[in-house]
Amino acid sequence: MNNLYKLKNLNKIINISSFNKTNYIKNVMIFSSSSSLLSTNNGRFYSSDKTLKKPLSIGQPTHETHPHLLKKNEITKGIPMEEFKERRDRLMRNFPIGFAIALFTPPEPMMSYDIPWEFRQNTNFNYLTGFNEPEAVLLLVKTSEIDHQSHLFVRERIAAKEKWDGPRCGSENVQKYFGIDFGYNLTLKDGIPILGKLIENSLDGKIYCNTTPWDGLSDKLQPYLKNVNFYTIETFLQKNRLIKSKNEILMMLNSCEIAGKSFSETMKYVGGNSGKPLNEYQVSAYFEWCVKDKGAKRLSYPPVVAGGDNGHTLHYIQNNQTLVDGELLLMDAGCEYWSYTSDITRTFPINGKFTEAQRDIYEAVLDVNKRCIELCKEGESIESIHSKAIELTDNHLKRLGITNANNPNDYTLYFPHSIGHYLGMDTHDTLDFGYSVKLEPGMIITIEPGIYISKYDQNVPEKYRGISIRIEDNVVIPDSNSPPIVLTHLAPKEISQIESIMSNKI
Ligand SMILES: [Mn+2]
Repeated sequence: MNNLYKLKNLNKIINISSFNKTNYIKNVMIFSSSSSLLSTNNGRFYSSDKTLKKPLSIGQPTHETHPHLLKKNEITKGIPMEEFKERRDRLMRNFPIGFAIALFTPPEPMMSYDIPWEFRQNTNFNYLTGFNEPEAVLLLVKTSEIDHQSHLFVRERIAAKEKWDGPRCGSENVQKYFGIDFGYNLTLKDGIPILGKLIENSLDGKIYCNTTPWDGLSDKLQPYLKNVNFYTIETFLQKNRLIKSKNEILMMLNSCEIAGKSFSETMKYVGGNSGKPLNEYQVSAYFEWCVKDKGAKRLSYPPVVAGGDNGHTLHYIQNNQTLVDGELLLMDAGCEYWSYTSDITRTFPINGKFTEAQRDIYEAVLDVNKRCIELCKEGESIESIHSKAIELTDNHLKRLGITNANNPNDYTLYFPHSIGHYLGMDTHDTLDFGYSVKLEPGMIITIEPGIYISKYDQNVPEKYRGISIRIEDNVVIPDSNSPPIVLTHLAPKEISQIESIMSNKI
């Protein structure tokens, strides 16, 4: 049978005609019809309660459609509508009357032909609106000393499109669900001329934005853009995002606890598999399942799942090697939970038991990790903590005989990255802010010391070659006189704890 014949006769080969679709649907319903509202008539569902009204779906969870996820008045989990308004107010407070900000979120990118990538909202757009659709514009105009107006331009509701891709919010629902003053459809008939006029009339012809309008929109706006110049608003927004509100810190805790618990479960999984050759991608897949099972939307970044010497590549994401008994596994992974990210690294022995040499390096990195966490307080900076990390790491390297008079390399070869970075809605959050900024309560940073020794480094005692260890936690800068808050407390990091978990004792 050639392939063409196979294709043409596919229905005969798998015998589609004898597959009884009606019975199949009926059988499914027998098990799922415990809800008294639904029954089936040859596969058609109808409500036995004639008054039941379909709740309005706007294409993202609302309290009406997802009461198990969102409280009344929450736009996204943990963040009420008032807080989104407050974010816009705080941003606009800085500026003179007439000042205008436009945030653009372009049409969703395609993976191939008409298949989209999973959509992730532009972070700043998300921060100011909680609105989760592509192809939209938020325009804020300062209207008085104390006030501003908000305008949201969104995709029009089109039944034929929504039938395929699901519901859209539409201009008519913007005010109710997002607390925005004015909603428009982003069409030539409705919103585009209004958007054009608002941009054209902005103070001094300057419009401050996250990015310029995408091509299709830019063409339509051309008549209004002749005397307009675009500037970036990024740094102002990042300044507000740098310090997290109480609600945001709670969301960050959720994200870190989901990822932390998933680390513990992944250690147990690897421990339970000792003896069988697991691959890095299986560990990656297991962790991803763990976080999604707990409600995370996606991973924060492509995870690093690096067995043995692969850990020496700081951002190793190929994750396709077989794990080797006796080596370490360095895993750097986190999740995004309702737009808040975690970023954790743990290093653990593939067979569940650290060797003496692995312990030596691990204890050194753990010591730096703990002592740097203690420094996460007001008045310090990522830079000042980094200096301390260098000093501590350098001492450990000398103590262990890794660097000495015979080894011309200094600590930079073995600890080549920063002690940490800001963390929040983005993994590398608020990047415009340097590491010399003084830490303030409500900032969240990572603390991630490491020591990485290549398998091929002839300058280092043989027992330490091929050992790469990083231990990364996420820490909130506390109010003065309180200890730093370690959000990642559920990810095991003590040797005894890791060994117990991996041997299935706890
Ligand atoms: Mn990190």
